[in-house]
Amino acid sequence: MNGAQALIRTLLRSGVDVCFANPGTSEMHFVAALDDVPEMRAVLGLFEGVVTGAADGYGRMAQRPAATLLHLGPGLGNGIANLHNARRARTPVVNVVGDHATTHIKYDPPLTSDIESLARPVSRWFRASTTPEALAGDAVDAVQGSFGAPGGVATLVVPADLSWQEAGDPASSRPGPVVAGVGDDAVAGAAAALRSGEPTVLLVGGKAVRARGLLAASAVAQASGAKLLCETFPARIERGAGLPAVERLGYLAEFTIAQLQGARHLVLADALAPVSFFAYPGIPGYLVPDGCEVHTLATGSEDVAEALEALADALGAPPDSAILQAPARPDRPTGALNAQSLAAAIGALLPEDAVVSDEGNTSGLFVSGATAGAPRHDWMTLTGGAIGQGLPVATGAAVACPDRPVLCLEADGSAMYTLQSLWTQAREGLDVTTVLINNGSYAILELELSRVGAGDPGPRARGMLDISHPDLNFAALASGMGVPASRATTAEEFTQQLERAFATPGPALVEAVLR
Ligand SMILES: Cc1ncc(C[n+]2csc(CCOP(=O)(O)OP(=O)(O)O)c2C)c(N)n1
Ligand SMILES: [Mg+2]
Repeated sequence: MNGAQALIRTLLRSGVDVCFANPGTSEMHFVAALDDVPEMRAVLGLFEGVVTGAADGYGRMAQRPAATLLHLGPGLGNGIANLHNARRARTPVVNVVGDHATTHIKYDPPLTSDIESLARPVSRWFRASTTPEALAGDAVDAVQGSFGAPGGVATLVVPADLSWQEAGDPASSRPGPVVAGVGDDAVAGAAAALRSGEPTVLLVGGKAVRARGLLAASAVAQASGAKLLCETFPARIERGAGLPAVERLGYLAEFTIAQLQGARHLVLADALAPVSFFAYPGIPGYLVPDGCEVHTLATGSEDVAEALEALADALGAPPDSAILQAPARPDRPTGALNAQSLAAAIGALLPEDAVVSDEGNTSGLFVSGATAGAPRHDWMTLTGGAIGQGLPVATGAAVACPDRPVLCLEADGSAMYTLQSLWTQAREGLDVTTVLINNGSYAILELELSRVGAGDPGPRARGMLDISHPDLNFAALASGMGVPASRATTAEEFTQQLERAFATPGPALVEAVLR
């Protein structure tokens, strides 16, 4: 058995059976070994941002890592933006990066670079393997490293000669999630704040916005009168009819300031104290109100669901006292296609048990409200602010959840970073419906331009935010990659096309022209 075969077999025994890949010459033995080890599902992405984003989407839904396969420093570099988003989401990912053979690197051939310096900032665990015998053990450590706590990206560098040399047996230990228990003091401190009678906010994020955490958090809010809020960009929130509905903090600092106004205590359940996404002249960056005391109930390394249940118990909240969202759907919209009617159509049609990858940006603003009472679903957001996440994350989620419909809400500017994801969806027959929102613009940046006080934009500045010349035709681009697509310009057309896309297995794209 060579090193590549030992590596793949070890990954399988460690519970990693999907590899999103974009290989090169230094990974050819890994590629060849895929035929010897058919249990490993290899999914080709035509750009590394697709590969790393898909691994993020997969990990968020499967709650265990997929592997990536990337080509030296440049391949890793292409994948970094979505590894950054995965790091922010605390998603387990085993990032396998091929390198030159150990005997070759001294010649400084063209693809040589400092892989470690590229990998470290996005990796919670890093190792460059040095011998074929050590490779299997390194792979187990990488899988364990990705689980954390908290979870994250584990990068393993594999020199080409380790892959082709004779290696030992694959390792067979089974890494798994690591979570620490929560201290009694943290629960007692939060309970005291919640009993104080002073205005209190319970801010949930991370793993606290899965069903179990939300049920306990809602019971806590009921028993104490605290206001329940969710972090701005949760990695994966469970929502819809039958679960507690929770308001998210706004993206704009002014909104968050209003939401937190008057709070004397802020209890953090796997969430960070709110800060503004960017600094703006004259607006505070740290958004916790003056005089508000911050209490950490649990961090991302701890069992936050257990902590919330202990807190509910400490407050004497009955376990079934959560307020549950009633089923409710908007009517099918008619008339002009705009952000509101787009949202209503999605709210009217979102299938049961859907997985939503949300990179709808400004035009997707109303979809969250319109789907609050839709059948239960999971919702993933742009955790790290690096755009180009939505399509790859939807792709990986569909691989992780083959029996669930996936909806990708994708804004035009962000779509163009990783549009190749559609090709992977077509090739793998993934059941992803993409709503491609074409507003011809980097609309958020038009808003930001004035908010940062950059003055009145001239035509050259406005030209940097206008992507309508030439006009992008996403239906044509999708068809060109094997994804059936249509284009809608009215609410009726959009609703009809979306209904058809949801009803058809496999990928589909509906382009919503909002202008
Ligand atoms: C990797 C990366 N590059 C650039 C940006 C800066 N940026 C933020 S939003 C945006 C444009 C978003 O446009 P679009 O996706 O069409 O959404 P819209 O604002 O039109 O709703 C850009 C370029 C970013 N956030 N991340
Ligand atoms: Mg846009």
